[in-house]
Amino acid sequence: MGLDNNKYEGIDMHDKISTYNFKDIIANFNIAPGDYDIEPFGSGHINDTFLLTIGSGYDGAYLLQKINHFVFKNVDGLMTNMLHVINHLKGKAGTSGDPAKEILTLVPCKDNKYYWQDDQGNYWRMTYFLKDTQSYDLVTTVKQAYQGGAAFGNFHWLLCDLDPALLVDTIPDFLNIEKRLDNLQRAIEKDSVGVVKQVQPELLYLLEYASSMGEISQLGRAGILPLRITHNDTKFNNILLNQYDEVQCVIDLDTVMPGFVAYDFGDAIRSIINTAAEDEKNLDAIQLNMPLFEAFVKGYLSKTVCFLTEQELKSLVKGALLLPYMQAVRFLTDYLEGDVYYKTHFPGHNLQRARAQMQLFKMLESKKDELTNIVQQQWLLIKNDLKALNA
Ligand code: ADP
Ligand code: GN1
Ligand code: MG
Repeated sequence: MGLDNNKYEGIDMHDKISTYNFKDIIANFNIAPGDYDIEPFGSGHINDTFLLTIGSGYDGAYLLQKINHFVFKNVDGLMTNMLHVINHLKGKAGTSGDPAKEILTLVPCKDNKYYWQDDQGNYWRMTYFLKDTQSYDLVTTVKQAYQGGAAFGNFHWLLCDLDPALLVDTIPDFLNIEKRLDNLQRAIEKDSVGVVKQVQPELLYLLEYASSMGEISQLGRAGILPLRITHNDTKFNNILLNQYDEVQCVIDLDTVMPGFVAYDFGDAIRSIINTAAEDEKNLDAIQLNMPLFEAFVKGYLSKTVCFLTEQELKSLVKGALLLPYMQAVRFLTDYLEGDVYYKTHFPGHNLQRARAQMQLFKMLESKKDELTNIVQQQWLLIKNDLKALNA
C-alpha cells in the first residue's frame, strides 16, 4: 500500500488534501472533536480514502471516504444497502467473535444520516478504523489465500438469508459481460481520444472470446444459477487480515448486491493466483500460483459446501476465467474513453492493466482443466470430511 509521506501510489497528494475543507467535513460526523491528522490511505481505484488519527498510534482513528459519485450515481441507495448488510451481519455475529472488529461500523453524522454531502456536491462517509489489520494487493502465502476463501465463503453464507429485494443495484449491470462488451463496442465506434488504432491486437483477441464469455449470464437468466447476495468486488485487498494473517473483516461493501457466486470466486482468484501485480508491465512475470488457488478453494468450499448447488460448483472456474477477461474489457474501454472511470497513475496505465489481465486470462485458459480438477477434488474431500464428522 502506498503511504510514503505525501506520495500515494506515486501521486503527489498535497493538492488533493488541500482541495477539501476537512475541518468542516469532519465536524458533520459524530466523533470526538480534536485536531486530527489526515493522510490518504489504501490503493483502491474508485473512492478517495483518508485515515484520520489523533495523537500517536491508531486508537480513536477513523477512515473517511469520499464516495465516487461519478461511479455510484445513487449514493443514498448505496448507503442504505451498506446499512442493511452491516446490520444483517451484526445481527448474526456469534458470541465468540467481536462484531466491532469483524464488521465495518459506520459513524453517524450529526443529522443521523450515514453520509454527508459537502457544498461542492461531494459525498462523505466514515467508518471506525480497524487497527492491527492489513490488506494485501499481492497474496504470497497459502494461509492468506485460505483465509481469503473462508472470508468470502462465509460472507456468502451469512448473506444467504438477506432479502435481495432490500438491496438496490448500486451500479446496474455491473458484472454483466454482455453489457460490458456493448460498452467496449461503443467506445471503439466513438474513438473519442483517437487510440483505437493502437489496440487492434488486443481488440481482436478479446472479441474472439466474446461469445463464450456470456455463459454465466445465460445460465443465470435461465434460472440454472441462483441469484444470491454477493460482494462483487472481491479483490484480495478488500479483506482485512489480523496480525496473524487470519481474516478479520470483509470491507468495501459498495457493490454488495444480487449476483452470482462465480463472480466473487473469479474476482478473488484473479487477484490471488497471479504472481504479479494487476497492472504488471512485464507479461512474462504473470504466472499462476496453483497452491494459492487450491488453498483459496479449500477455504471457500469449507464455508459454502452446505449450500452451493452443483451448477454453482461447476460455474466457479468459469468465473475465474470470466473476471480477468471482463477486467481487461473494462480497463481497455476506459483507455479508449480517455481514462474517465478508474484512477490512473500514468498515461497508458489502463492499457497496461488491460494487457496484464489479458495475459492472466490466457494463462488461466490454458490451465482450465487443472483448475476444474482441483475444485472437484476439494469438493469431494470436504464432503467426505463432513460425512465422517456426521457419521
Ligand atoms: P476503495 O473503494 O477505494 O477500494 P476501500 O473501502 O477498499 O476503498 O478502502 C481502501 C483501503 O483502506 C482498503 O484496501 C484497506 O486497506 C483500508 N481500509 C478500508 N476500510 C478500513 C477499515 N475500516 N479499517 C482499516 N483499514 C481499512
Ligand atoms: C475497482 O474500488 P476498488 O479498487 O476495490 C472496481 C472493481 C474492479 C477493481 C479492479 C466500483 O475496485 O470493479 O474489479 O477496481 N470497483 C468499481 O482493480 O468499479
Ligand atoms: Mg477496495
